[in-house]
Amino acid sequence: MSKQHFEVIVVGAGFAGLYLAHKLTTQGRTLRVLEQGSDVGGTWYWNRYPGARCDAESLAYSFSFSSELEQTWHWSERYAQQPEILSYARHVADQFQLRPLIQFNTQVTSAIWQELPCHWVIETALGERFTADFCVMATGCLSVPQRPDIPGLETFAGNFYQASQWPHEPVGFEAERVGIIGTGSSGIQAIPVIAASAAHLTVFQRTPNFSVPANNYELDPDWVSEFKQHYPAHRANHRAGNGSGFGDLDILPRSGPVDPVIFNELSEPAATALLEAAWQRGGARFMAVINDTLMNLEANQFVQAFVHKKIRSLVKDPVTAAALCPTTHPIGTRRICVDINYYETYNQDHVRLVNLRETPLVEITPKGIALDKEHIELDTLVIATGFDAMTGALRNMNIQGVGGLALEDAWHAGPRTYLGLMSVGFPNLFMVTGPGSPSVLSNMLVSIEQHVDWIVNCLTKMRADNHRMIRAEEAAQDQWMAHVQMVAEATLFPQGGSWYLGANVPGKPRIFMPYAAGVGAYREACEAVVAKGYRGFEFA
Ligand code: N01
Repeated sequence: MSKQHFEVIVVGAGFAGLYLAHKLTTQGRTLRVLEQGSDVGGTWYWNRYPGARCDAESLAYSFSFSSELEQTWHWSERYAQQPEILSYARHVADQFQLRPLIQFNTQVTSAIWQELPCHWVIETALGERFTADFCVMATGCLSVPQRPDIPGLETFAGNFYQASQWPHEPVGFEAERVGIIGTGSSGIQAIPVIAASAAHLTVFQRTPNFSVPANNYELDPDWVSEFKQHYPAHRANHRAGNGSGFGDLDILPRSGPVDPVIFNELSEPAATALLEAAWQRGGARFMAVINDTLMNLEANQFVQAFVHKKIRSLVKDPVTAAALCPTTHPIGTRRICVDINYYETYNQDHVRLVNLRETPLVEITPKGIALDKEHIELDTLVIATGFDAMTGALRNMNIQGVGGLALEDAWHAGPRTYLGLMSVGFPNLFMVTGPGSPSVLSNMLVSIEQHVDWIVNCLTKMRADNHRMIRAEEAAQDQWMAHVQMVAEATLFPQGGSWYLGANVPGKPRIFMPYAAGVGAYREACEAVVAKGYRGFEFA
């Protein structure tokens, strides 16, 4: 068993791992990035299902750390498709000469803390062993696919694909009878694209989700160069405020700031007009035009009714339209979906929606799917059934901290962190966009950059002060977790029954995992901790 020592081991070569590698190298650290896939990109390496694209605008969902990078990279569409985002990740890796720092095809199987000599021992599936002063988990929040516990799933004899583990080779659906299970963001993106080539598509829906139109288009080069002239101001706007890291400016030609409006201050026609304008502009910002949609049930119900009406106007068959109208959760408490022709797809004769709430799925058979009163034959089955989000990758990795404490055990009642950056009992181990930080409720690039900057600055301080160990204090963690829960409870999020709460994974503790107060407030909290001498962290 070979053994190599680095100052920092980074796990994961998605956007977080790439920025860490760049930043740590510029600080003269020795490091190795261990990546399970055969290339960089993380989420965008694995999720290559038909129709995969980002539901955040390209000009915002991109790195800000290099002015040259943001000025020279060309985004072609308002919402970039997966291949373009993957090319961007590859470009970053090449441009900043990060590839020599990354070891691909390497799955980490354990990370074990040794008090003396104060380092992490990291082992891989290939039997390699590394030691590192610090370990940074850049393992992503949606990186462990959740396979549903449906009887007979393994017996299906046709073509079988999981959205988040899509083959690298081209997949065609011509002349095939395709079935898809899952109508979250992934399913809603894949369904119109699969329908475009399949002979027949059956969508098996258990819970409908709210979706808003993307209004995607090719970016106008003149407008982009104008936008890029003000990039620093846009980025500053994204980082500030109590929103999700997209600022208060619509990233659209000729549009100005979006003023926050409270529902009770609006007349009904004014609220409808605001929603209509946002629907036409497209995108997830639809959720932000009435400022308290996620705080005030009355406001939320008004927005729900608006979307229900839209669905009924877009879908011709009233029974299908009714089945597509979500009624079990407030809008936005499950991640809002952003689609291209999703609802319109159901108007095609070869597309059928099966409402599993009315006709339950009994089992998957070698030839298709058995409902209680019908067997639907399929050539191809696609599942887009989500992820063991936020904690899956960390809990599966056999991380052991002080005295052999397993992270799995420390988090048996739900994840516990201080600022989403560290967890008590796991010294010198940082998380990027961990539970307890804005993470999946935010523009991930904004949150990744903030966390990486914070971590690297912390390591710089430790070097200057001749400290070898940092750990989170229990009281600080307790206080932070209480605050995270208090903020969540002030919103409608707990009513969502979503993966934010772990509700999609049987047996997973139900606790609202991300921090819902917005990226600006969170950044201020992190900066205040630093300003007060890293309050809540202990150095040795
Ligand atoms: O997963 P999901 P996803 N029988 O968990 C259904 C991000 N993302 O991969 O709600 C039948 O949202 C399940 O039904 P139900 C984004 O943050 C971003 O789509 O459990 N159905 C649900 O419909 C997103 O929120 C982008 O009743 C079953 C679906 O599977 C997150 O990833 C693109 C079932 C899972 O939906 C996850 O999205 C894609 C069963 N046994 C993803 N088990 C963009 O940026 C599960 N389901 C655009």
